[in-house]
Amino acid sequence: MWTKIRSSLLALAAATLALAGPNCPPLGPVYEKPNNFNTSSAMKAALANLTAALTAWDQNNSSAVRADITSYSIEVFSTSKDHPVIFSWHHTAPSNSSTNSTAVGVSKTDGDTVYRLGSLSKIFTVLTWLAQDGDAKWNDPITKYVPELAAAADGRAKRDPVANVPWDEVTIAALAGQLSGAIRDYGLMSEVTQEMNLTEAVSLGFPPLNSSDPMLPKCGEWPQCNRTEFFNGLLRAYPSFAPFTTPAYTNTGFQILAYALESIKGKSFEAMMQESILEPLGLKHTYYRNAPAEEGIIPGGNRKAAEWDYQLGDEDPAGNMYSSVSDISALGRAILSSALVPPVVTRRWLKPAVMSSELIAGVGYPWGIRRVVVPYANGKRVVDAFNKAGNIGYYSSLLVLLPDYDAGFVILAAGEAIPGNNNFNLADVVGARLVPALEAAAREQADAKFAGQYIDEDAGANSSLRLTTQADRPGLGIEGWVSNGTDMQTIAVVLQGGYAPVNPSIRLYPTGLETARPDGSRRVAYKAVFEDLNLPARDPATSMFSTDCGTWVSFTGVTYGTQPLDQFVFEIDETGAVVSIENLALRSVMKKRR
Ligand SMILES: *[C@@H]1O[C@H](CO)[C@@H](O)[C@H](O)[C@H]1NC(C)=O
Ligand SMILES: *[C@@H]1O[C@H](CO)[C@@H](O)[C@H](O)[C@H]1NC(C)=O
Ligand SMILES: *[C@@H]1O[C@H](CO)[C@@H](O)[C@H](O)[C@H]1NC(C)=O
Ligand SMILES: *[C@@H]1O[C@H](CO)[C@@H](O)[C@H](O)[C@H]1NC(C)=O
Ligand SMILES: *[C@@H]1O[C@H](CO)[C@@H](O)[C@H](O)[C@H]1NC(C)=O
Ligand SMILES: *[C@@H]1O[C@H](CO)[C@@H](O)[C@H](O)[C@H]1NC(C)=O
Ligand SMILES: *[C@@H]1O[C@H](CO)[C@@H](O)[C@H](O)[C@H]1NC(C)=O
Ligand SMILES: *[C@@H]1O[C@H](CO)[C@@H](O)[C@H](O)[C@H]1NC(C)=O
Ligand SMILES: *[C@@H]1O[C@H](CO)[C@@H](O)[C@H](O)[C@H]1NC(C)=O
Ligand SMILES: *[C@@H]1O[C@H](CO)[C@@H](O)[C@H](O)[C@H]1NC(C)=O
Ligand SMILES: CC(=O)N[C@H]1CO[C@H](CO)[C@@H](O)[C@@H]1O
Repeated sequence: MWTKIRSSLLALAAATLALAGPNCPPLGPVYEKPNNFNTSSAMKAALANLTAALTAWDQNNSSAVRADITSYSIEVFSTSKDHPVIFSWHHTAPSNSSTNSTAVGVSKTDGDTVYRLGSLSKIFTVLTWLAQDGDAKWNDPITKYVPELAAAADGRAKRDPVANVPWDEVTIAALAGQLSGAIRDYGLMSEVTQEMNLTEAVSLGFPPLNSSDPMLPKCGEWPQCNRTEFFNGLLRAYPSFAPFTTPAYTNTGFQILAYALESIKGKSFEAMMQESILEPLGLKHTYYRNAPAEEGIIPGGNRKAAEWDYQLGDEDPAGNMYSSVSDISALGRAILSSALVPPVVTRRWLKPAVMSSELIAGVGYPWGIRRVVVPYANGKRVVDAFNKAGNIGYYSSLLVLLPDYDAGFVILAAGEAIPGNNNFNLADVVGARLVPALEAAAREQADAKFAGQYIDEDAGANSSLRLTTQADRPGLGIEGWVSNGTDMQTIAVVLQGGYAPVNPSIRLYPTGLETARPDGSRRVAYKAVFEDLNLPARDPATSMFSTDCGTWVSFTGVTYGTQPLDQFVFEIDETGAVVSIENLALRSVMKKRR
């Protein structure tokens, strides 16, 4: 091996510095979580830009925006104790505010204004499950907890898979992750006969159905189905797909999850949500059903047209709730900080259940996941956003969690114009400015805290390194790393790759591993990636299987006496200042120069 390294080093000396390709960081944050929102120049510029963009938006009456009839509230939040709210914005549509004296609802939106959530309610539903029962049962078949579905697991799905859902193959996780393959709704929304009578339907080309046909829902949107009617109907419905085939949005799944949790815990679902989320987080403007209209924004004061009062009945857990941006922002902080469930449960929850057919999108439990490509890193730095949107009546909603920064934002909108798009259109406006600014703020903070010279001060030691940050590279860069007089900067990359690198690069990334001591000081571990940036970025057209981003395979690729060469541990004092960095394999502690 030594011969190999020597010849590699000789080869290196002969090589010229060539291309500097992109770095390939691990999944997740590349800096510590930022909390410098009021001092970061990048964040200040982004928020000024956002203010200008929203000011223009609020004057835009074009058909794609309709600010004249669409009210909305936005809050950008973080788990930082000093900055729980980074930004907020409220717009009240002039022609639909309740200046109408006989109307109900608020006349001006603010952080406590109540909107309907629609399907964003599903996050409360899954969090209620996790807080009450954890995720240990998530691979259990749902038939274990719902007798109506157990009764249907009688072999009919094996005899005729086209016509019957194999409910014994549908797990809790399949329902929470939109992978059950069962139909989206029963009797609701998609059901033509709930929207129009049979004569009207026939005039549109549907065949006549006998009005006593058992396939004809007698309940759904109105009157609502009770539990017996719901299962009678659901068990007649054909599946869309076999379980675990493709994500396929299923509202019925959340109604079923609520029944299952009720049977496990012996309590009503509403009481459990109250006990597990609304009370501990003090959410005073969040309602499971029947929110008081005087707290709401109700376009034109028209409760019926807005569907302010419409209740989903037993399908409430799929989309009935009401809340304010300050409450959803508190919910977002509680999720990111694992206030209600253990951190490992949060880490499992904020992972994809399945990819989707779109390259940058996946589905979680039941998050919609967007992979935001941060522009600077040549496509190798991806920020995963965990989102849940909703729509009901005139209302649309969106919660976006950005775990890489322990931050996120919430948008709640009300207006009869294109409510289906306002949440996402506004998210594009917020996200384009916020995500790059969060990345830049995190880098500014990391630079101020970690960048500098580190030296082993022991007598006779000749060990040191320098940490830097760079606007076009992720993580903390190591430069000039010398260990006991040896150029470790090169040796490490040679040992890692087994060949002479042309353009060696070492960068450090947070691991999430941290030991807090009672006196407030901490040990915080970072992982190094040893790379040769000489490799040109691969051409996707000719690289179906080969990759230039296989970092995850190579972690801890070099150890010495069991300790990894790529693991570094910072000592942080009780004031938050960096004291030293230690390389575990080299057993060497280098103090930060003040
Ligand atoms: C209004 O919004 C539309 C759609 O986003 C956009 O194309 C247009 O430029 C905006 N108008 C103004 C005056 O900002
Ligand atoms: C948009 O509509 C509102 C309400 O009708 C009006 O006050 C405002 O002037 C309009 N904005 C523009 C730019 O036309
Ligand atoms: C930023 O916020 C922190 C924490 O609230 C505060 O101590 C500091 O004074 C603020 N700095 C500025 C420039 O506003
Ligand atoms: C005022 O509000 C009432 C009650 O919601 C509604 O019936 C009426 O249509 C509204 N009037 C106008 C002009 O919007
Ligand atoms: C069906 O709807 C049409 C159009 O709304 C109406 O004219 C007709 O009376 C309805 N028929 C029944 C049986 O309700
Ligand atoms: C509808 O079905 C019932 C029961 O099968 C039958 O008695 C009735 O004649 C049918 N009506 C029509 C109009 O086909
Ligand atoms: C559900 O509704 C049906 C009528 O469609 C009724 O016969 C039944 O008793 C109801 N079940 C419950 C549990 O309320
Ligand atoms: C505001 O942000 C947008 C989106 O990032 C960008 O395109 C635009 O150039 C920025 N405007 C200013 C004045 O910085
Ligand atoms: C430094 O290297 C020398 C050999 O060159 C060795 O004797 C010594 O023990 C090393 N010191 C440390 C602290 O690794
Ligand atoms: C420490 O090691 C470096 C790299 O080998 C060397 O250039 C430098 O002269 C050494 N310093 C001392 C004080 O030995
Ligand atoms: C529900 C409601 O009152 N909608 C009104 C909002 O304002 C627009 C523009 O004035 C009206 O066309 C809508 O009817």
